Amino acid sequence: MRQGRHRRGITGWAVRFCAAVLPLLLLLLGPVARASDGYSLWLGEPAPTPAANRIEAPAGSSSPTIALAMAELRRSLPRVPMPVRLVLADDPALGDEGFGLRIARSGKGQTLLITARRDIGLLYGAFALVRHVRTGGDPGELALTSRPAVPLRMLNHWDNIDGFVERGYAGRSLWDWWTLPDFVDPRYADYARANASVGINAVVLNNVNASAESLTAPYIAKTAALADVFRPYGIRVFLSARLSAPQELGGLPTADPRNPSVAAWWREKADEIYRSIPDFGGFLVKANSEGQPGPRDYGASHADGANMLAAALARHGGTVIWRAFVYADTDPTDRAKQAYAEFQPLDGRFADNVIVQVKNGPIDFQPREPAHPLFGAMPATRLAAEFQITKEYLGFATHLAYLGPLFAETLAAPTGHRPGQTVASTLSAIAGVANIGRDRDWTGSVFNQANWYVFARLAWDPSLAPEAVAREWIVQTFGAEPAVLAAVTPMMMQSREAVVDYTGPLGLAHLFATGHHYGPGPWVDDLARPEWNPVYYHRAGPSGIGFDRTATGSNAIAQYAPAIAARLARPETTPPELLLWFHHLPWDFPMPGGGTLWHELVRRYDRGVATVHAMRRRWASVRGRIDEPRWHKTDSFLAIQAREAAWWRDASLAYWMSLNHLPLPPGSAAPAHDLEWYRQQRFPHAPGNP
Ligand code: GCV
Repeated sequence: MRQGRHRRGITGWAVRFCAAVLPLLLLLLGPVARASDGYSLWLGEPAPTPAANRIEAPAGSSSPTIALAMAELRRSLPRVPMPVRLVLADDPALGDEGFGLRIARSGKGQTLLITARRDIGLLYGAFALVRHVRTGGDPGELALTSRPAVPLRMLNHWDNIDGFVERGYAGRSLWDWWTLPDFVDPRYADYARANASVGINAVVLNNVNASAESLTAPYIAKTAALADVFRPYGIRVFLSARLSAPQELGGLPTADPRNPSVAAWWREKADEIYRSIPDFGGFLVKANSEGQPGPRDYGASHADGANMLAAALARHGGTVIWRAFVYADTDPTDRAKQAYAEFQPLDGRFADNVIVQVKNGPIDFQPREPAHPLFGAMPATRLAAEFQITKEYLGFATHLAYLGPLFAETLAAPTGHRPGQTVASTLSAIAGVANIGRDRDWTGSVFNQANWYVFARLAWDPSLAPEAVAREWIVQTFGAEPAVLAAVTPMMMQSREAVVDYTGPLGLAHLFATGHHYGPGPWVDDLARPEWNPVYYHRAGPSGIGFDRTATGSNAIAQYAPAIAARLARPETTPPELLLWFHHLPWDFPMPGGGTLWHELVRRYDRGVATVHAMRRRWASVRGRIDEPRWHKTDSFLAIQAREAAWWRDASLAYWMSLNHLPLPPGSAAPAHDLEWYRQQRFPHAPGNP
């Protein structure tokens, strides 16, 4: 007994000593990991002496893409015990972009073969081989083929030509339009390499809130310079097109897509672009949305507009990506219903080279939304899913929120329209609004790099588990130390749900402060259009909270397939995570766990804050195992996140309590300030706000 107690005492002392002194010792001895400013992303710092692998190119190849594949293997492939050979082979199973990795055995020994039908497949195969070996895979056991599930995997940059990035939190735009095309920053190639390493094959360079100037001759030349850099990496450039350009640039009296002079103007513009950029991808269009011009200005339909542009691009092999993000105050019932109402009746009316791009959920990139009802509901139309990689509504660059679970949740969501059909299986394209800027670490924080990474990995293979992707990212970014993996994996995996919990649990959404969307504003009720106000979304009052989207309310559930709609019709069969998205319920509504809705809401706010504290503790535990610059920046950001999670929780609870006059459950702390204090917070310089 005594001995046992004594031993426990020593162990306890040792643990306390280690916790206090070890990080200091590690710091004094110098960081274990090499200092990194994050520039090298998941691709790792180049080894001081490259591994002397034997790499054999396909005979007689002069392809720049194959040269890049060879260079990548020389630079990044750790030592493997056999030669690596790149082979072009006409294997239809590989598709246009796929690759195979396998071991060939002969009398002379073993060779590691990367096979593909096209040179881009060899580049993707080279990156996959490097990833496999760097994440601990055995090169001697390789036998895989991989081809992308979705043909078009794009980043959408919301970059203005003056260098401002709308909803960007990583500095100014990467594109220095001022010095292009004369100066081609080497960073453009590094960007392309990073994208190719994860299979991104298209980028839209400019903001969907587009300036017509992007289509002028000088800007076409600048775009062409970027396209030249990206081409060997398998990346096609697209431009956002402003529908009023024929008026603004061409002096035409109208931009009506049905007008022959307008169609001719676009045809000539397309010809002009293709003369400089023969593989130009096409146009992305935001029309009749948030003040952008469009066909509806003339009584024409979205299909009229898209098809007119599609005709201009078709003979060059270009594509029109037409966004379905539309809403107007002319429909007072429910903003969540408007894209479906406008686009679903147009199914089958879009040209073959049109893709309709649908946001992942029916409102606007909230921390959690149900899948958009258009997925699966337009079987005769090519669809793209649009996600936001930049964290407009998830804490900007400073909050750690790994978005793999968010992306995967939508991609795996059943549409209910056909047995086994998921959102992912309906897609011709996946687009992510980029989180990239001119910050040295590209994305404003090291963990935001993981969101670029996981977006692209899931675009290639939507069946990947977000946790597996997190682990491969961690190993490539921070190294393979088990203690780092053990601490960082749960941090990442819990992080998005934490943001949901402290900003809008149980399906609450759009509670953000006006304009910049930084911080809470659930009380905002004085903006010109009803659907701009948070009160429109939560509908909280003395007796209850939530948006009734069932038949007794806006009936938005009727836009889903019958089996899904039937489940959403009743609170008891609606997933708790989406409860208040679909239902208006009394504050004392009994929840499955036994408590009331109010208690469950508070519990989730508290859980969100507690999870951030747990993330901070985990991060503290890896001090010294991660290089100091990246450790320190993340630690500081987690401190910001902890403070702001508490702010969100306190402000929200203070507001809800001002409506329901209910006490907090026992053990739940009172908000730090009164409601008025939260209402008075102002952030005129918050980044990313146009
Ligand atoms: C590019 C939201 C954002 C806007 C963005 C818009 C869109 O409303 O706040 O900044 O505009 O979505 O997706 O078009």
